[in-house]
Amino acid sequence: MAKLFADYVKRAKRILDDNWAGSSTKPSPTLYPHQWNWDSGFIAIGRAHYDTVRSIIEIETLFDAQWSNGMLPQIVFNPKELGHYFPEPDFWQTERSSNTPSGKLTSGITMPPVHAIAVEKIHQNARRSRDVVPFLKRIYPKLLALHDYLYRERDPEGEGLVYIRHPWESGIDNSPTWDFPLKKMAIDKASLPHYTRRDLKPGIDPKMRPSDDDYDRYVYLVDLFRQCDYDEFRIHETCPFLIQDPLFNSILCRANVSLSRIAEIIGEPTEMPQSWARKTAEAIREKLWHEEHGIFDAYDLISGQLIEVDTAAGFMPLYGGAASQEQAKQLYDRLNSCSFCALHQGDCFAIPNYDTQKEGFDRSNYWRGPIWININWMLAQGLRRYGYTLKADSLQKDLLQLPIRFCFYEYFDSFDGKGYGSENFSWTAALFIDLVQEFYETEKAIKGGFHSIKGLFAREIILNEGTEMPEINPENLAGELMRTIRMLKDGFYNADRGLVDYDRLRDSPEFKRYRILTNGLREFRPSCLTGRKEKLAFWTNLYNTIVVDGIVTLGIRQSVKEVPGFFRRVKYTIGPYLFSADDIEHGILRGNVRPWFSPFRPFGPWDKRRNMILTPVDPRIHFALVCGSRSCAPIEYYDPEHIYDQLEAAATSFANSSEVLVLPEEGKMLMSEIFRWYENDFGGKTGLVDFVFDYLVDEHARRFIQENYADLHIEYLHYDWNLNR
Ligand code: 9WN
Repeated sequence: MAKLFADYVKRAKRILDDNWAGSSTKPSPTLYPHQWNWDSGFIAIGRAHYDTVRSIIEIETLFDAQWSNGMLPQIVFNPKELGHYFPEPDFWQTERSSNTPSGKLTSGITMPPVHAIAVEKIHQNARRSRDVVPFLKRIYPKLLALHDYLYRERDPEGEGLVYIRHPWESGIDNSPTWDFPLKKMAIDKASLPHYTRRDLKPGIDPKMRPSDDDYDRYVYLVDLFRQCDYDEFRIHETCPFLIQDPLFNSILCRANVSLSRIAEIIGEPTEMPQSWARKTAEAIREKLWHEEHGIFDAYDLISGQLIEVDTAAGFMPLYGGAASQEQAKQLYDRLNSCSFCALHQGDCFAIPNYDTQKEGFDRSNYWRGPIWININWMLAQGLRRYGYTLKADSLQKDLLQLPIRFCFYEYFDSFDGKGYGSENFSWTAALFIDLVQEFYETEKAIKGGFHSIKGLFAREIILNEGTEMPEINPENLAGELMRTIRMLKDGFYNADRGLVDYDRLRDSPEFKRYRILTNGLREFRPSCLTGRKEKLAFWTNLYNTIVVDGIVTLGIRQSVKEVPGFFRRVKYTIGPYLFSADDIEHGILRGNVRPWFSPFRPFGPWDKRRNMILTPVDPRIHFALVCGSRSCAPIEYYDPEHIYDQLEAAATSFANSSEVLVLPEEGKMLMSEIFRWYENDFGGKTGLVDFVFDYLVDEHARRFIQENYADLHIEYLHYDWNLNR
């Protein structure tokens, strides 16, 4: 079978080929005909997976145009393409500077320094990484010179934070963050040099681009740089736009780490990049943090204050590794809210560039709201770095959907995902390739059934054989056990992250209490449970906790797969019977049906445990049963009184998560393997589709299902058995 997304990877590669201009890649075939600084970094990252040679050429071409002071220009102009973009070399007049490289046409500003990161990726992904070492040796001094330029010329106070002096340097040109500093620049429009915009091409809605007023201010700044002959000192003295931006500085911080790794590979000293990384991280943490807003903001050096405008750039210290754990938590709360598209929200995609709840938010205007793949690509890595795995996984799957469903556009509508700006945009294609590659690697790592033959014959592990018994009447045991499980949930489970802090839990008094209570289960009669809701909650909570107990007791580190037959082997003695996790799931909660991996039903015809079977099966339990893995439902405590509402919420959340991808443009639906394994619990394939349909929020997806109901094509996503640690 062809690999999932293979056609789209082919299409993405074709886009990069078509945009290849001989020694670098155009960001887009129409709007941006030259070589752009950070675009080339992202493009090289994507190409590094299949074309090391071109990814190296891309980076080296860019650095051939590096200025003698170390500045890496925002644009390297292709002389054959002149006349289609504004501003071009005639406007920049960079020949006024003594630093410009001879024979190269460039702009006179820079962009976020992603290049060391790209170079490290090229080395990592090369078929034979040692072949790439000569390239590392050639490029390293140039990367070092770039970072040195930034710290030397753009951080005159030695704070560890570099400033940008033009919105184009941020890469997020008309971000609402720049509104205030741009507006307060006193400019006389009548004396601006004459210019004609070239970005308002047919098919591009002017409302989705920066305004004319923005452009006047962009031009004013370029004119000022010309008058200063691009002398950094003179610019610093006169420029009304000097800003320490969290996005730029976080990328620099992350790039310093790559730079230090490159230095290590080629035997150069690592102290300098490492100390830059430390210093910048600390400065971001201290100076750019907005405590009340729980996000990082840009700092305006002219007015001497934070610009209190919260955009996606404010989350970038997660990518840079600059945020403290406490800040990361607050960032996550802000990010995972309806302001920036919460997990399982269902009616949005990925992270928009601006808070959707703010007045100036605009779902289709360039950097004032839409989703950008590069920003989200970095944020997904940042979230993963800080342990927000569930959100990172879901974000990456959302990012795969966008180009598949809406083509390889420059940016995407914040809510319905529609593509805007230039089509066949290079970094969208390149980072899509990188995301698919990561998707394949995760799938490879998790592929293969969990229920191995070895597991079928391995010995059982009874977890409640301790000698210490709880001082509690057996009839009160269920209530006390549930209360303790709830305490475990409150203290050690993080529903936001979908994670369990197994290490802390292991040594906690709450867990010790829980273990003692489980010893009491040996004298417990499940027949004293009354009512379907109480039984459902008891068995669901007990299932979830026997899994956690098994993971802790057996010291599992990476995946429950480390213990063959885990779910069949971990058991509690309850009254006169033994119950494995499988018995609870397939025997009691699934109505004693034969699980897909076994030839037998859990309880045979004469098994007394049959009296405890819960029928009819409520398929929503599949979103409540936790299996200690990343693909399963986030762990919760189920309360008998509210369990139906909780199950409803769990099902809604799962159906609108990245475990269900509806791809109308590809004519298929991708779903978690859970749905394949338990198809019958949902009433077969039709029942399954009906079930998902009822919970889905996205109108586009619902319409697709309705229109293709009769012969809907479904594929299943591999189940991620990595521990939800
Ligand atoms: C100005 C090329 C560039 C990106 C920027 C994006 C846009 C240029 C423009 O296109 O900016 O640099 O003309 O609008 O904002 O991030 O690098 O793709």
